[in-house]
Amino acid sequence: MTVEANFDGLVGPTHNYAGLSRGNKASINHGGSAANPKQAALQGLEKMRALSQLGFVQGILAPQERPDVNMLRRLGFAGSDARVIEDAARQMPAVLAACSSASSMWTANAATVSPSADTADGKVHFTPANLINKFHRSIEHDVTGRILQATFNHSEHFVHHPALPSTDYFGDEGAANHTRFCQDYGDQGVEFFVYGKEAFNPDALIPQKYPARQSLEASQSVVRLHQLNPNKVVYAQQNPDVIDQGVFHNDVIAVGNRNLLFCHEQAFLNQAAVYQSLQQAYGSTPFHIVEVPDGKVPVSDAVKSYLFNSQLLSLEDGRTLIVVPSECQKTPAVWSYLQEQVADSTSPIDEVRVFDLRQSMNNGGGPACLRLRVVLTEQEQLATNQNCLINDGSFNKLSDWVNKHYRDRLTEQDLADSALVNESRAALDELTEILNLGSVYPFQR
Ligand code: SUG
Repeated sequence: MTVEANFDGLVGPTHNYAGLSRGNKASINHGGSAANPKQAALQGLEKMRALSQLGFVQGILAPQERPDVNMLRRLGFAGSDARVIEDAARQMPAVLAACSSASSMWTANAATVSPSADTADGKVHFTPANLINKFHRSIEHDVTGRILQATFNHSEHFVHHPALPSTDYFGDEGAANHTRFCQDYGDQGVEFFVYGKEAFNPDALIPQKYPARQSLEASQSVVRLHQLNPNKVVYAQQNPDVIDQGVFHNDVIAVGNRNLLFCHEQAFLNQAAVYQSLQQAYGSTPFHIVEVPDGKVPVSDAVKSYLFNSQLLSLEDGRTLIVVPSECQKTPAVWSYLQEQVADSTSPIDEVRVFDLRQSMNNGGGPACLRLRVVLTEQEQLATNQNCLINDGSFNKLSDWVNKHYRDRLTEQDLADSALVNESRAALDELTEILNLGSVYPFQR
């Protein structure tokens, strides 16, 4: 049995709101407010536990070492770690905040993953995303690559590529702009890459207000690296107008699972042609598109509620479950739309489950941002680091670990507290044992 496993990011001990992501409205609106790292991590774990209890294979990806003292040293801060942090707090508080972000929790941006059924060499391919558009995220990919290697550590089954060149021309945001369609997970699928700009085409349309983070050229490079069949790949440009309304990743306006694409009617440029290409690449078996009209759910409501940043999951009986954040329940147009879908027996969405992910949502990270999908055959599942798979036992262990190490309040001012780096390292040292990761962090080398 080949399954689609979800590997969620464990929220790190320095989770905070620093307003770092221009173009991401939640991040900007919550900049400067106090965060609760403990609650953030527990909310994430609760979603993992619930999905594992429903029978889904649920994995976990470790957080990063933050603050990133090595990066601060590269920027000229020197002396003891405490000195580096104190000086950075005084001279460049915004840079210290960037180097302290727990943003690796959004593992939809960790990498692009292609299952073995799609690749010419029959292995699972991983390319960590360079996340070059935001400084605080551009410092993730090296350790992300190490964590992925420690989690999928078997060269017979898994291929790990380095991130694409660190330049905006090859801006890559990983699985947040990548969707795979298939009949059964083990079948060859259609890989759908959504980009925001053509970096080498000066005449192409781009958003006017906010940055387009993903380039077409980055997506094309991933397709080559992953040895995908070009007939089974579809590219689409994200509608630049919706990027300007706060849709900074495709997974804020569209989500797919198996033979279903669920998206807003304004998600893509030339949307009808995109649908046609998908249908054609998919083949003759039925492919479903649930397109939400702006009249029912305006883009602003989609951005506020994160309706499309949901997880579409195939239940054992064949029905489809949609996992949404509680903000959907609080947005009347969205909630009534979801109720309609569930009541309508012809709709491919059958059941809704709501999760409180407020801590992550306040930074623009919903259920889909928190997970990296990895399709695994039975053998590949066995070759995966078993300590990184969630069951009730590991859930309890990880909750205890969070309760032991995490603070329940963190403000931007607290980032100047040099005790945080030691707290964080002590926590990660213990976590590497729990998850059997070896030495993935700079402080362990
Ligand atoms: O890259 N927010 C993240 C949210 C990522 C959401 N991921 C997906 N849509 N897949 C980002 O904008 C905010 C951090 C801060 O402001 O403190 C942040 O990085």
